[in-house]
Amino acid sequence: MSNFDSNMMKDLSLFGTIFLGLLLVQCQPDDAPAVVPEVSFPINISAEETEDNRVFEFPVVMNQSTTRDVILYYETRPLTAEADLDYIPVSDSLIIRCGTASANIQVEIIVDEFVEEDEEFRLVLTGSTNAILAGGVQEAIGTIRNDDSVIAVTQEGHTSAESYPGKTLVWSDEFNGNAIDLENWTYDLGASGWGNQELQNYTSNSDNAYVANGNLMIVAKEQGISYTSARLKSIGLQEFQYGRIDVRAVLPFGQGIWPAIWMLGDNFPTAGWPACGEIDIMEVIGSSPSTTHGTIHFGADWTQHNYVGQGTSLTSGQTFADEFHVFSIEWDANGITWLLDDSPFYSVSPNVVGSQPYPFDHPFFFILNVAVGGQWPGYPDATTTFPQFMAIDYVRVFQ
Ligand SMILES: [Ca+2]
Ligand SMILES: [Ca+2]
Repeated sequence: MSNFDSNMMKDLSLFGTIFLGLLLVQCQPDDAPAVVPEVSFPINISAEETEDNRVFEFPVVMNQSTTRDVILYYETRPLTAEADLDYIPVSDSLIIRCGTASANIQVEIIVDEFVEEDEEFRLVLTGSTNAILAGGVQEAIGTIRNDDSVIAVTQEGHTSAESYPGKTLVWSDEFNGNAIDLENWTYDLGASGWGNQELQNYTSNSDNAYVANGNLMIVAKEQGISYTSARLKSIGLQEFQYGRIDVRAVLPFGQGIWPAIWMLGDNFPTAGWPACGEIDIMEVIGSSPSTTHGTIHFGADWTQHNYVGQGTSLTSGQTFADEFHVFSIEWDANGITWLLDDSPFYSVSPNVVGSQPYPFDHPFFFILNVAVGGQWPGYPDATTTFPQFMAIDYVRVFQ
């Protein structure tokens, strides 16, 4: 052995002694008095739902290094975020080796392309070995911040017949193209503060109304302290007198949200409202998202406005936001019958108007809109979520 090698061995030996000494100080046998650290879990994590943030790391901090291995028991619990939909649920334990004072607990979130509310889950430390949870059960909140703009629409729900005995499909918009068909639809613009005291500003922007995945999408958005939405109408483009009309739609929901599928008489620009007549095929007040209303408005002039109508409700806690339903009228010279998913729930005959003129005997055009606020629905509050959307699969007219 050379002199050089001998010196190196002495150094290694000295190093080994010091290293072993450190281990003995830091990690004691089970029967030695233990240093019991306090564990806290002080940091909430808030991050956008992106691939870069796919793993939320929650730091665990101890007030001193442990002299034994510490075991922490933890689990996720849902708040507004849902297990297996928004994050991967965990219920596990973490071993923190003696001599360390911090660690991370990881929760994987689920990244998709669809718009969601910002959603929260809890990560709870439920127990510990060789450590104390400072102040009892410790928890941190994970907030998954939305970064998407694509609205997901279910395809589930009721579908109406493609034909009826003795009737012919005279017109439909199936919304199966790439854009709103301007041979069928034009836009109402503005409207904030119109007669119903609505809040929304109707636009022709492609983020308030667009065609995607076979549906017309009308999207009400919160933009600062105001709201935008869209109102499409077929005036001068597609107007019909009588027929079976089917509209398949998923509706928005929430306090102050007011979707409608309705019609006005084609003489609206000259005769005015309500003399032109109004047929509400569907109106839903978002705070009662299980009830649709069928209504007609009439009267020789505004001072003689009158209306009759009736609602019908889904059962078992279902809402019109859950899946598609078909809103229909059967309209002929004998009157109008409203149907929900092919079941009639209300009818009127011409004598319903009493001494007022009966206006439902000439062509009408369609209006499709999502209003925000108004005298009937009231106004959005803290429970109202945005964006809210109405998806329309088709509008069909059979005669
Ligand atoms: Ca998303
Ligand atoms: Ca369609």
